[in-house]
Amino acid sequence: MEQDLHVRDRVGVQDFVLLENHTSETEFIENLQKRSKEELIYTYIGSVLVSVNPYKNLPIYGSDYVEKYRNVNFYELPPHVFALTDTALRSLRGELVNQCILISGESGAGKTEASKKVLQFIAATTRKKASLETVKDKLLQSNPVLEAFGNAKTNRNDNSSRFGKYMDVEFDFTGDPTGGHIINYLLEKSRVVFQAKGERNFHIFYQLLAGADDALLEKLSLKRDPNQYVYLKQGESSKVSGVDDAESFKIVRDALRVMEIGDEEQEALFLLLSVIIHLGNIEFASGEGDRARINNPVLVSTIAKEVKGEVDVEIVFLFDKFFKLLQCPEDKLVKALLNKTIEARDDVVVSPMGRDEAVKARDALSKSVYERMFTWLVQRLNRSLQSAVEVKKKIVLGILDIYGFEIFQSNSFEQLCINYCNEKLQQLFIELTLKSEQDEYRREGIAWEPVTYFDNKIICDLIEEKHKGIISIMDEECLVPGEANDKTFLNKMDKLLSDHPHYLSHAKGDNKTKKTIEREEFRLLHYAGEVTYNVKGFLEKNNDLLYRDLKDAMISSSNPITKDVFTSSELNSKKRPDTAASQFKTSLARLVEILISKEPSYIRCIKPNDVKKPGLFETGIVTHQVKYLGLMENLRVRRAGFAYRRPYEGFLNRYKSLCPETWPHPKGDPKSAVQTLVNHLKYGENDYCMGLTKIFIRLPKTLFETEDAFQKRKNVLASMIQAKYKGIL
Ligand code: AOV
Ligand code: MG
Repeated sequence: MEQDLHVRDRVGVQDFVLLENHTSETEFIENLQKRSKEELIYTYIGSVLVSVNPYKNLPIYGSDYVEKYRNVNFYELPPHVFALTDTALRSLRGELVNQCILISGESGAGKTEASKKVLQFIAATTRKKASLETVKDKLLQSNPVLEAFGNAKTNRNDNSSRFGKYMDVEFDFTGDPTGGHIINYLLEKSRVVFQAKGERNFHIFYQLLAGADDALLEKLSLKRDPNQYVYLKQGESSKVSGVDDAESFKIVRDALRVMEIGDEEQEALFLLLSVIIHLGNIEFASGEGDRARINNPVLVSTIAKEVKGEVDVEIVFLFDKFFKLLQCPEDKLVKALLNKTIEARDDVVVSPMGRDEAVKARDALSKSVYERMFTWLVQRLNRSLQSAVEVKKKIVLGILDIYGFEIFQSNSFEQLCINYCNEKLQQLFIELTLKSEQDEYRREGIAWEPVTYFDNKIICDLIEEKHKGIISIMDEECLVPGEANDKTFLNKMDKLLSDHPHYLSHAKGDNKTKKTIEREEFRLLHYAGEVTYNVKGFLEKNNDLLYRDLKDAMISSSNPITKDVFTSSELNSKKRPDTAASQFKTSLARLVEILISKEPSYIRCIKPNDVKKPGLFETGIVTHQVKYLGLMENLRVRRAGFAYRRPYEGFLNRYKSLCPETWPHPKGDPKSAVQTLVNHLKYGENDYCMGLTKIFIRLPKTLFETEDAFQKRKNVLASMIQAKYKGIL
């Protein structure tokens, strides 16, 4: 293989540090555009990989490419996700240092696809050995399972991750993969009960209806058509073009088997899915004294049997099948769907719920069952991924694939969490890239020149700071019984945060009409843009309450999964569980700790248009992402002082022919030979710096002149050789 620097690719520059004017955003975008037009979707900023979604399959991930990129130095081939993975793997094996690959970018930019390529490369390049094949198979097959249960069609992405995922691939000291571990972050469970127009519920629901055989459907009392079910049809978009749900169902079942989840447990999973689907179809109406009652005409008319006690007779049949599915005593659940028990001091009060409250309680149950089932699934995958053999010293390569920054028409609690998560990761990115840059300068013995950059810590603080931040304010409101609501929460924020430069209150009066605008919104200036959040539902989602009656009913179900995930200790516990936002905050803090202890590599994904079209590069959309991903700042940091760096050997190998004293055989050690070479090339004193192992070049111009001279020399040599041959012939 040609040991080539490829400083200038076929098109544009393959590393942004080589742009003539590194502060020009226009030049930056032009370079991206030129390259993606030629389907060169990858470009570096130093060691950071920038990837532009091609929206079509490119022939660059086959085994030929795996072979080409394996064990080759980073800069010797055009940029590629395989090159980045290979470098991380070699550092892991060679230096036994834990690695992590952080993938970021907005929804639909290609994060999940990139994470799959990373895994593919790992599986393909590690040792081929029977015992390892099972491990690799499991690592790969965990993906279709999690995607079926955790991904959904959104208006941004047909296969959008609705949970965050961090996966460690574990290796022993010889570099063999021995297992793995997955951590999941905040699943967007509200999707179980509601989908916006054009969106779907989680894939698995549609896969089950399309792919289950008749016998299974019959057992689950389900019809094949998703449009029969409220929870599945609200987005009015139950088909995704180019996706075969039935086929996917087969793939998921096979994958579940690989993950050691056998037919019996699979059935328990499907039973729970069907319970959720049926729950969604229960209708409530206002009955006597505003008490909720079940109002499904077809079902109510078929009264099957009478249950003693406070339970409404009419509703019993509806639950007949349903109970069988859930394997839970019927009266318990019926009661729990219509009543709530509240413990106040020593008193226990059972009170009937109104219609709206009953709907909410039902939805809370559906969401909770799904969320717990998802967590159960991740635990089972982890059990299966656990190393069979005890490995003394594990080294890991972590892959982080999380939901991207989101701005929708209407943004709610989920978007705040997702965007907060992206703020945290951006902060980590800034800190770590700066740090690694400083470290390299220190290692190489070169003076560090400080760079100014936007630090988004201020926004993270605004959200998470103790006592003062949005989460604290929200949690406090959640603690005030009875009196607090979304509006009081908003008022409190407006009062406490209105001076904050990144918080915009909407409560201010309209200048023209002098009236206060009654908008239940607040706006945050995120690093990635302004997002207006509607406070409706914030407190409820943060409280994440499931009435104890429903919990109790679930505890008595004999479904093996509910048995695992609803336990009576939860009922007996007097401790108030942390709010959803607080739990998320804690898990993010832990994630940051995990990441910070590893050597990071970055993939920054960009989507070139909003319509998922190949070949369409919309400058406006890309510019926005380049801005908020902080790529220009990243470039500035990388170029602080020196644009380009290269180990002495590599530099010498390429350019030694330009100096008679280094050609063909350089004398002395590489560093002094490079010194001789650059003296000969008349590099100015300020143009470069000699580090411990690398030469640092200040401006691309210097390198380009050298490269041009090299190309000329190469041509001269080639024509001399040609002439010589001609002479011989
Ligand atoms: P995301 O993970 O970044 O969004 P995906 O990785 O799911 O985005 O990519 C979205 C879609 O773009 C995929 O389903 C593919 O059709 C296409 N795509 C992405 N990368 C490539 C590639 N390298 N080659 C070919 N097609 C690609 V989200 O999870 O929504 O934030 O939450
Ligand atoms: Mg994704």
